Amino acid sequence: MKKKRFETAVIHEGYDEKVLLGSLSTPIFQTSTYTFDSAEQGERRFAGEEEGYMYSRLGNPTVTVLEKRIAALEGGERGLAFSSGMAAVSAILVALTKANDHILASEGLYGCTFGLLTMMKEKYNIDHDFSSMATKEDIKALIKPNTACIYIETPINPTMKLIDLELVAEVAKEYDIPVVVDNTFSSPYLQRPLELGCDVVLHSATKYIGGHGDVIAGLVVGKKEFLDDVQMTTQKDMGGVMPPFDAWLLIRGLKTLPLRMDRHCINAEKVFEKLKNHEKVTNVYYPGDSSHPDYLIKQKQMKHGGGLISFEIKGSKQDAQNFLNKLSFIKLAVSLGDTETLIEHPATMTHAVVPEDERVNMGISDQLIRLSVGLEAWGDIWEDIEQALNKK
Ligand code: LCS
Repeated sequence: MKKKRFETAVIHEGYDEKVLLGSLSTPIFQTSTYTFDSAEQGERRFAGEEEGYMYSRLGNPTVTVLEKRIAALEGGERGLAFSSGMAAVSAILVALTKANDHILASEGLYGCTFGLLTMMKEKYNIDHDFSSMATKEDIKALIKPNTACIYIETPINPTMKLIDLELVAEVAKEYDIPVVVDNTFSSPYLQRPLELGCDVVLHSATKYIGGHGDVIAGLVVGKKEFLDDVQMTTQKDMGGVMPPFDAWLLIRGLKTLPLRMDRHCINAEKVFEKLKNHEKVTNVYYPGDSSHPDYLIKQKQMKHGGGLISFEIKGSKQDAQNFLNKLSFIKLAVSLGDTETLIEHPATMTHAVVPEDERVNMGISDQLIRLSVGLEAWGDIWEDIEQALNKK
């Protein structure tokens, strides 16, 4: 059958109900283990000579459907599911590095990814550098003989800076270094790094892929040979596998991804237009803004600007916290990409583990607020923000 369009693939890819009693909804295989027909079959499966399930830490049929679906959506050879976004990030970084290696990372990362790099440096002498990756020269200047991978977030959490993925992939090819992209903020609907020459794409599926704030999960897509190896070594031995019920929630969530993303983006564009003109707001960072410094990169690699906006409140940290305390229905919570509009204070929440000087280098001030625009009526979202900004 010919390749399905994105909106069809999110609903159908990777599942054939005919082999499962016609069940329209993917069954949840709530089992820890699988029986073998014979001792010899068990031997063949463990030796990798015969396809088939053995134990749910090594693979589960419900999880397999999700892995096939995300692979199709990202345009990669295979997918691999994890128990959280951080389980995915840590398994991939452990798989690609050994003691004394070096990682080149984007200037700005989710706080726990930053924490993981710090731990790898302290425990295994795996050093890292951060780069804006604005030009080829910027990237080349920090590549070392022991650079084992380039690790990128774009848009960067929470500063909304962008990195030109095609540019990074071109440089990386010259040096034969794999490029890993955390695509959490965009989802494959808005941006597909593998199509731009990157090697591995990963997600905190907790966010837009799940979309409903009810699951913690991670997904990775890349070359079959690489991810087969990660599944049967790093993931098997570290154990951060996805439970089948979580896979079922994500299969359901993915079906509406294009619809949800379109609405998140439209709402964010409307709220951005209002925010940028409010006197209590200084800077507003949104990739869909035509005066955003990285707007040309957005035009090149993202379908729309996304559902996240960051902005700075005029005044001090206390002014930022006062604003958050005055919101009415907008939820003061970390995470993002849910139906509900969520708002948080990166300096004291998602990025609290980043030391202050590094935080300031990344562009995270005490006045910075991160807004994940939800699916409510945008007029209600704006009115709640406006009343909280205006309240004395
Ligand atoms: N990558 C990015 C870009 C993230 O934003 C997060 C979580 C992760 C990886 C880790 O995924 P998890 O293990 O939580 O599924 N980001 C969060 C945030 O911004 N607020 O709360 C969690």
